[in-house]
Amino acid sequence: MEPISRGIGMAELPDSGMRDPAAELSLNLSMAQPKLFSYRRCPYAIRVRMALHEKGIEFQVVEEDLKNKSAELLSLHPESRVPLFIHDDLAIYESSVITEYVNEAFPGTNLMPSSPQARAKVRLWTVWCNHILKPEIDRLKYEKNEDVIAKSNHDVLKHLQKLEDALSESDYLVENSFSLADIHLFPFIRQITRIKPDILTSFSKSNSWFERIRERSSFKKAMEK
Ligand SMILES: N[C@@H](CCC(=O)N[C@@H](CS)C(=O)NCC(=O)O)C(=O)O
Repeated sequence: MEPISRGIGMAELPDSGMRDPAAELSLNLSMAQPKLFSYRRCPYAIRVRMALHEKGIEFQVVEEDLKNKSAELLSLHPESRVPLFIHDDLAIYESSVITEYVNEAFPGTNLMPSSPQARAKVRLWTVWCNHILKPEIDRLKYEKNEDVIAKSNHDVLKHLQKLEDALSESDYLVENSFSLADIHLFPFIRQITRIKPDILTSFSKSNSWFERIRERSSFKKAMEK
């Protein structure tokens, strides 16, 4: 195998010859059970913890201090972010890449639908969450300009209406079956409810969806570790 390669999304370990320190580090990590570098409140890390619990996978958690990151995180993630998942000889990052990997690499409940069309819908929800919803949440949290805040207060209702429409005739986002789409969105909808505690009261379907997922043992366990 090639020496560890940083910046392409995955790091493979060498089995002979010259070794760099990052690869040595990763080699040691690979001996153990899967390991997740995480941060308790990070919605991206919550996605991964939920997916791992849904699959019933035993894993080790390294709780990162994001102001004083571990040597492993600094060496194995090109942007030194959480979540970072170590399994066998791979260091994988980007939450939705990790959750899809976990779903495919381990037995247990399938968290992706069977048809390519439905899988595309799951990924479209994820893209929408990452690129539309998340920046809106950041504006709600951090924006100081009153005009921008007013627009954001309006737009977040529009976004929740999209969720409400999708849930109008089903309990889950894609094909009426719990999937990575629900896992990827849930921690971010949770963030909105923490900023605006009553916001889901006017979105009854979304509210039921939210409560349904909050009751799942995968979320409860994700909050434990
Ligand atoms: N696109 C990444 C985002 C991960 C991310 O932004 N994580 C934050 C915590 S929620 C982080 O590690 N921040 C530390 C930093 O940027 O230095 C993913 O989906 O995993």
